[in-house]
Amino acid sequence: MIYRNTWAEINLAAIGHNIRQLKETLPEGHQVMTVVKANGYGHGSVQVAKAALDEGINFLMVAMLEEAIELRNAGIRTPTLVIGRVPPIHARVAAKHDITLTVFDLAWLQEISEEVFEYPLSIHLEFETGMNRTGISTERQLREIVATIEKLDHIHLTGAYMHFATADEINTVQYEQQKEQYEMMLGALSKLYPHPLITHIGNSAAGIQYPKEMLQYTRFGVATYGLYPSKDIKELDTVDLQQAFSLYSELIQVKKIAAGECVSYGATYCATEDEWIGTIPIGYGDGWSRKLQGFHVLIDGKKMPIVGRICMDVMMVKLDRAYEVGQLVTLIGKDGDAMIGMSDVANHLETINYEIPCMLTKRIPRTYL
Ligand code: PMH
Repeated sequence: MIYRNTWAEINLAAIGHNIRQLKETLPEGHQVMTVVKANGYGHGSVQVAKAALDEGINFLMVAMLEEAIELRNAGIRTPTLVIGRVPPIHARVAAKHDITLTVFDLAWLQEISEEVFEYPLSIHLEFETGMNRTGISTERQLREIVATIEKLDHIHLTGAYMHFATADEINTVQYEQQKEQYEMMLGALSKLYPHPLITHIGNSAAGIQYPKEMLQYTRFGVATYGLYPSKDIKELDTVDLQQAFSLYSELIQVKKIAAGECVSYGATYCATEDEWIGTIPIGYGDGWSRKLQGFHVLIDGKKMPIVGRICMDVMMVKLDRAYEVGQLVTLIGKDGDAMIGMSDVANHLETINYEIPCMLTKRIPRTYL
């Protein structure tokens, strides 16, 4: 049951549209892996995964075993890759749920060898090519890892991948260097282990910028949600993405304050003339950062500034006139011809659009169109 009058609305048709747009740029036969980690970038992983499956995607990616199990518990049996390092003692849980794990160190495999598995475990190797986050760095490490895998009957090597650090910029030398390093490592792997493997290198930025260079799968995250990975990628103008996430609330009180009266904690905003103030039930306890003081919302298609400190549960805006209690407020999304994009909020907070839907807590109910 939803009792509060602040809610996010996720447009699943937009998710479908975005996946179709992305697929169109990829060459025939190339596949989409939909990234639904961090609760589908705050949109709801199960709902997004189902919408993506309706578009014919056939691989899902998450960061943690918990996130993959959540998909399985919702009845989603699609191959699912976990990119994070799952502690070896829990690998058998992944095997039981037919969840693919990432391996990038020998020690992990050595620990696994002590474990008893009821079901085989599928793994993808991650190559370190320049991100310097996780991955196998050298051919020597790769040789040891493959030799160990071959001794473990219950471990099936099914894929190899890497992650770009700079694909959201135009013409980066690093993109080329990382790709070259991956090809070198993949060449070495195919000699050591001459079996078919699922290969994937690209995120949204790489998939949009270099669609012909992606291998079997592209791991599309942010673009699935209708958000561009960067201004540069948006300006390429090759895909038309629709933002799926909107955030709405309603005025819960409207009052007139007199010149000299102040608003909220610290009295940081004081009226210079008589003005209308509206109260909106969202605050930093919902992940709506205090740093959004000075940003705006949309009411009746017009921008209304957020005034005074944002409280834990509510905040105040300056209105251009009196509105009724219950008046719709758009915090993210479209209102008439006006729009607050995820990137507008991100720019105000000096962060990236990715962070905004992730930072809105589960206190804000997600509803689906
Ligand atoms: N593949 C890997 C390994 C990732 O870590 C991510 C996103 C993606 C694909 C999808 O990227 P996209 O959303 O740009 O398409 N990972 C992160 C991250 O760790 N911080 O921001 C995005």
